[in-house]
Amino acid sequence: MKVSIVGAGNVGAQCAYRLAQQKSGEIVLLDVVEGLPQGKALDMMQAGAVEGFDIKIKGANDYKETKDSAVVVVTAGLARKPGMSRDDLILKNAEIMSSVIRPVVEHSPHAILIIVTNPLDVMTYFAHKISGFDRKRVMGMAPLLDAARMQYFIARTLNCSAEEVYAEVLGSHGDLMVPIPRLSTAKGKQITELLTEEQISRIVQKTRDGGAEIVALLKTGSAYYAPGSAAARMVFSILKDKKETIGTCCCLDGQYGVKDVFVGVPAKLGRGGVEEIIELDLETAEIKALQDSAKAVKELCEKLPQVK
Ligand code: TXD
Repeated sequence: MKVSIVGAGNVGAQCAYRLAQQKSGEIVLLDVVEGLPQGKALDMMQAGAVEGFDIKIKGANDYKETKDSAVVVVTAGLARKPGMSRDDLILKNAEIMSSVIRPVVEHSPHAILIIVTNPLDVMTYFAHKISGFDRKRVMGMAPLLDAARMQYFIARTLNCSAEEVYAEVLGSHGDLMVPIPRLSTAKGKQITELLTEEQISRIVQKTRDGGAEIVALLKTGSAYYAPGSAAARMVFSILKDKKETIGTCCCLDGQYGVKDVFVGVPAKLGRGGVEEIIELDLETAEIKALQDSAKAVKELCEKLPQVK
């Protein structure tokens, strides 16, 4: 099965490399810049000779090469620069999204789309509108990344392995993200039993600022190892029909009192795309935070150009 990744920049390349390491099947890496995807594809296949994977990775500038993809990951777009919010990217990335989704749909009308481009929840909504696909076949990557960041901060505070930590993060990928400490655990125990309130609020703030901290350090561009790996994990659950429950930006249909807005919630990912949205037993304040987050996404979506 073919996976195409549009945008052969930092996140796209990391996603492709992770998929190749997992021997996922044929990969097409596409970009507007000539030579960039071809060069990265060659480099990765040569890495396969060292690491022992033998996957076909094709670099392309023409959407014909993406024909009949099972999954298309879209990372094309501008990344934040220091001092920029994700929302500052709306108009420029909407233009790019529009020029990407139309040929993607034309060549792969049955694909499942995973959007990565920021502002994530808004771009996923926009991609859904342009594609005309069923809501189950369009989703965004971010909640898994946000949860991984929280997992890391919890593990560092408790001095344990991040693999022993589970973190629940809902909502939009931005300032109104909704980390849920009550449903986050370390070694099977709620973190609310293991950490002080002050420690938890520091972890929550660091999670919210997780992307900005990296942007400030890198100075050019934003995070890509964890984002690329997170997108690859979603692709893998779909391709292998694993039905793994993964924090995903999906279009809600009344769950949590939210309708027709894309926002992060746990979802079961398989061959059908978003096969089920999991409804957690949230407390009133948690639901309110999720609804506020969805409301902010909806308001930002109003800034998008009309879809013709
Ligand atoms: O959690 C998340 N969802 C995110 C999102 C985590 C990290 C990065 N996030 C966003 O993904 C970021 O804010 C950007 O909007 C995208 C891509 O980030 P990346 O770090 O990969 O940016 P790069 O390295 O600049 O790569 C973007 C590539 C680059 O090679 C461009 O030439 C290409 O996109 N590009 C295009 N490809 C195809 N078609 C068009 N129109 C196009 N325009 C640019």
